[in-house]
Amino acid sequence: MTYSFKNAIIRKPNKSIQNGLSSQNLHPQYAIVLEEHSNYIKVMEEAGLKINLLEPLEEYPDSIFVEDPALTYKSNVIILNPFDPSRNGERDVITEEIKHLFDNMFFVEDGYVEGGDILNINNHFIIGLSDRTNKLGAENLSTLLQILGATVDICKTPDDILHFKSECSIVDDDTILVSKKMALLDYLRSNYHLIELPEGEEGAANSLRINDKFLLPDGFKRAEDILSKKYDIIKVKVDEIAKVDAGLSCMSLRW
Ligand code: CIR
Repeated sequence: MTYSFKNAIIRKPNKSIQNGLSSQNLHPQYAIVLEEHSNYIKVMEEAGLKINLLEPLEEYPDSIFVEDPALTYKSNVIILNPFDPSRNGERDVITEEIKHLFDNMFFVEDGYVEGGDILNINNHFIIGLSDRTNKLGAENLSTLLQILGATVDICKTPDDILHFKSECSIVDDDTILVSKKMALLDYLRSNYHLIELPEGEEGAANSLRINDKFLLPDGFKRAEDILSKKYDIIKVKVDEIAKVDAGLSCMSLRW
């Protein structure tokens, strides 16, 4: 199943997170990030995951968002190629830190692709082209995934959404939670059952289904009403981390 996981990689927060990339020019406070992050770890453990905790990296302000420089698939890991120069060096560091956890390691060397633009549903991957993920990167990743037995479609992340997964996430094996903008994508509409969130609740679309739990960003009342009917919800506060355009999925690699 798409959402059954045993392990996660999470990186401890760095003080330089206050200088992370932010579309709104906001600066999160380290102390609050630390609180949100330690709660995140607790919740991931509650959801049944064994956590592999990496040390903070002060030289890379956005490095707690470990989802972007790597992608896990079964017992494989693919090291990706983040576009932003301030993030690209994370790939070499994480390569050394996590290689012992996987049977095989592969690399996307040419073109850019960030994990936030990759949605995995069963053995299928959707890669969204964005300001961070280009065609060459997406095609090279696609070739690797197909060698590993997966199928892939390359799609487009809507304009002014940072990453494909910033506004969508897996709910079930055939169901994706989406913002209104994501719901307009023909590709998603014609291939999946979509749960569409109301306007103003885009932030709730970056959720995390893990085993029998559904981790939902705190503060989205209507999303909570919709999802709590069917799922065992845990609300997780990510307001401070959201200042640097990040949410629940970005802070871990799961497999
Ligand atoms: C960045 O702009 O790269 C970070 N401030 C946020 C990364 C969020 N990552 C994700 O959605 N996978």
